[in-house]
Amino acid sequence: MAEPGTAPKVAPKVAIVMGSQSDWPTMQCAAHVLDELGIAHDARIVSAHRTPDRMVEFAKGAADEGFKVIIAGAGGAAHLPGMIAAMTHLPVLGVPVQSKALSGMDSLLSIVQMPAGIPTGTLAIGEAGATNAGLLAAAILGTADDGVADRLKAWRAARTDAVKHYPSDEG
Ligand code: RP5
Repeated sequence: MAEPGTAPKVAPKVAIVMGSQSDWPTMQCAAHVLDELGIAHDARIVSAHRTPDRMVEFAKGAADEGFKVIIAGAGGAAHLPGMIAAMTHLPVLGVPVQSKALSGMDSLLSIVQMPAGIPTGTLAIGEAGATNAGLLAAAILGTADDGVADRLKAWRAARTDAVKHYPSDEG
């Protein structure tokens, strides 16, 4: 089993898209965990509201570009993940970015309540959601790639091993 972060990068299979540059501090958590797992990714700004034509072009072309999973993050009236899911058969993992006005509840509710027929995976609000989107993308890829599966198992085992049995004053 390979150590996390030591395996060579595989072909780019995960797209990370976000509605704004301001989403990047959150969405880079997905990029970081994919880096740790040796999974190449491509990050782009694609806004449902400000660049709708770019969003359509990306969503319709994502499969032909070779992507297998799309991670889409947006905040506020966060239509991006659902709109992309409407235009591709690829799995779309939505990350609700924490908004200033409503702390991300608006983002969460905008992404999660899709009508039947257009599934959009919905993760937690903020950085935890972005990290978990990366891990979930790896799990999806790992069903068809033993190397990815092995690196994901090792990554998770390392986190399990890091949990102490007893608390200490030092933290
Ligand atoms: C959404 O509007 C973006 O996903 C972002 O979370 C939010 C605010 O964008 P900015 O005004 O910071 O560019 O479309």
